[in-house]
Amino acid sequence: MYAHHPDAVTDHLSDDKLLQLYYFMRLTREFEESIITLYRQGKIVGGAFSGNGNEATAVGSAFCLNKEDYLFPMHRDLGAHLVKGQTVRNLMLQHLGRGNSPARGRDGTGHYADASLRIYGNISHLAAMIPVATGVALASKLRKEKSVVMTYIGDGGSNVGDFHESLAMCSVMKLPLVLIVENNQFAYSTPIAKQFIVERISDRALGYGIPGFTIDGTDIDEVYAVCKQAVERARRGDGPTLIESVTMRMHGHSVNDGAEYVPKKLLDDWKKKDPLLKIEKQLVDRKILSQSIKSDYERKISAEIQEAIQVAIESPYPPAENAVTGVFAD
Ligand SMILES: Cc1ncc(C[n+]2csc(CCOP(=O)(O)OP(=O)(O)O)c2C)c(N)n1
Ligand SMILES: [Mg+2]
Repeated sequence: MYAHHPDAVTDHLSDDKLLQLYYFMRLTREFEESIITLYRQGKIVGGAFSGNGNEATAVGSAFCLNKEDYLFPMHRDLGAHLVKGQTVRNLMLQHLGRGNSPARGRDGTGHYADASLRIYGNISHLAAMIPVATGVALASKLRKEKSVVMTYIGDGGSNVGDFHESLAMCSVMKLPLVLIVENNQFAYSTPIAKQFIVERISDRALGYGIPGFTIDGTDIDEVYAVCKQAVERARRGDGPTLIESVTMRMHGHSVNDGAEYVPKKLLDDWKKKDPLLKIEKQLVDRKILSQSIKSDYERKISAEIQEAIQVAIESPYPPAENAVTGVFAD
């Protein structure tokens, strides 16, 4: 619990919701583990990323959205795609760059958009997505849609101008944006001590006159409660909220990065705060998670992922001539 936390977490998750969140968090972890394996087997070209340590933030935040809301996830937010309704199969096709994937084989990882689900995947250029999300929030307001836009950025990306320009505009125009900064201690090899000297990234909210909160990003209850308040505020027309979620990037920047620069003690300390272990403990303490439910989930998740890998491996890459089609909107 951090200093800028809103009044106590009152919105406790029901047993049913907690189980659903657990399912999505476990699915996220297993999916990303399978991506790492596929990458090492040479079955994925380009990059492969993992949000290990960030599952509670990605899943708990997106869980606050409705179907009509918009999601602009970053590279640690695979769980948010799943919660917003993206299928394991589509995400696998996408990671394996197949012609029948959402990006039709033009790109991998989360670099795709699915307008039917209102998911607009990440742009590589850090923070470039926030002005796009801001534009969608403006459109939502002008059309009186009442849709909320949720987007994310890393600690590193929060130093890019786009972040500040967007908050300046969203705050004065009271746009329905929820911006979550995933402070996972590093931007590639740069530790946060070399990135900013404010005590908390959420302190920056003061400069825009909007609420700013710092939350424990490994605690599903806290993530859900604070994001839900922010979503409700945005939907009421009261404007944006800045949420700093404190987590740890448990793996390297990408699969290619051994992260030798991360002190072992830091990783060991954060291992004890593994969001998956935390939610499991909570479920066991509340007598919701039995060994048989857990085994059932594991079986179901493993089968779903294996089936998706099979389908993706058997799906063809796009024909080369397609590279020049679908580049511009009609
Ligand atoms: C504008 C811009 N500068 C640099 C890069 C190269 N780059 C890609 S990811 C990354 C680090 C991102 O760190 P952070 O924002 O903390 O997110 P994390 O990967 O830790 O989740 C950098 C420097 C980029 N993609 N865009
Ligand atoms: Mg970071």
